[in-house]
Amino acid sequence: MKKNPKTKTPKINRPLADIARALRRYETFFIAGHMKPDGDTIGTALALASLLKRLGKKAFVYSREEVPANLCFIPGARRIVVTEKVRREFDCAIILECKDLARMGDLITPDQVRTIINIDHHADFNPFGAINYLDSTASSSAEQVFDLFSFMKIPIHCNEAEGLYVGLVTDTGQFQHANASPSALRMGARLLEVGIVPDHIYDNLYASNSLSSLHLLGSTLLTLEKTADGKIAAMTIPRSSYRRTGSDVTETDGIINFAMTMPAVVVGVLLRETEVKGQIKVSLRARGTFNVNAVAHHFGGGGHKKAAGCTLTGTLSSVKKTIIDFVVKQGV
Ligand SMILES: [Mn+2]
Repeated sequence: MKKNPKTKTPKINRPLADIARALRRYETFFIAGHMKPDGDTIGTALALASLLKRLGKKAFVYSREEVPANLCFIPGARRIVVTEKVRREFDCAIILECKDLARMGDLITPDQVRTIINIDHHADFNPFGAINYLDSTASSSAEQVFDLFSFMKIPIHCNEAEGLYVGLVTDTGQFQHANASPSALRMGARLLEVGIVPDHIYDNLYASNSLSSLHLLGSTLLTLEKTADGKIAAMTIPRSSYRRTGSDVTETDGIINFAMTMPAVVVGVLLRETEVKGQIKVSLRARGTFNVNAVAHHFGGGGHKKAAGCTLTGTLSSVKKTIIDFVVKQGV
């Protein structure tokens, strides 16, 4: 049996008392998470806004980009203001899981607020706020805000529990990723006691595929090939696939992950033709210690160690060969 390794030197800063004081002291709050908003950023922002409203404060949630349709069921989601720029001023800005204001889409500048609270659970955080609640051992920003509720001894309402549960479930990959820690599962149990209905949340979050996206998935999976002794799995999407299945490029999200569901696959590659003739977008995933960020970086792209991407010129098959050859050279 594989045992969980002891956490290596976690980076933690938990100024819960400072945050509690700021929440009680200030009157108007700006809340936003990162661009490409996900379940954690949206669910946690809404739970925080609800908490502030219960304290009698004025709190507004903003997003630089559209809230994904499968998150709109979270209580309060339809009141999120999607905009390029927020003009008004606030006492306090709470920024969730962003390493800087650019990651949030520069909705406001620091001169529009008296203070900034920065809440982040990613390893690459930056202490850009006046108060920085940074904890790379937290499963999600939802877990950080859950701890804030506990610290402030404020019972969680069901609508808040729903938002926090969405953050927890999505960031832990439905409790499947390495961050599904004992404290994350304890938090899940606590939210169930508050009264959330997990299958209702699951249906809203995940039973959201369109027929066209499933057809695109099906036709793309048929292109899957294994090379390098089964360590690399690659698949391709020619532009004709979109036409044939009635889908579009927004429906390619998540397809790459299927390459990683085969045992022994170390690197997953998805190549797709773009609007621009001869331009191929490459998505990469890795398992174990292989670093696909280095691969993407070599071709002018970037990302993370386990998920990265780049754009190359060529045909689907020529770019596939270039990438596979390079991954092999890197000692996959
Ligand atoms: Mn998160």
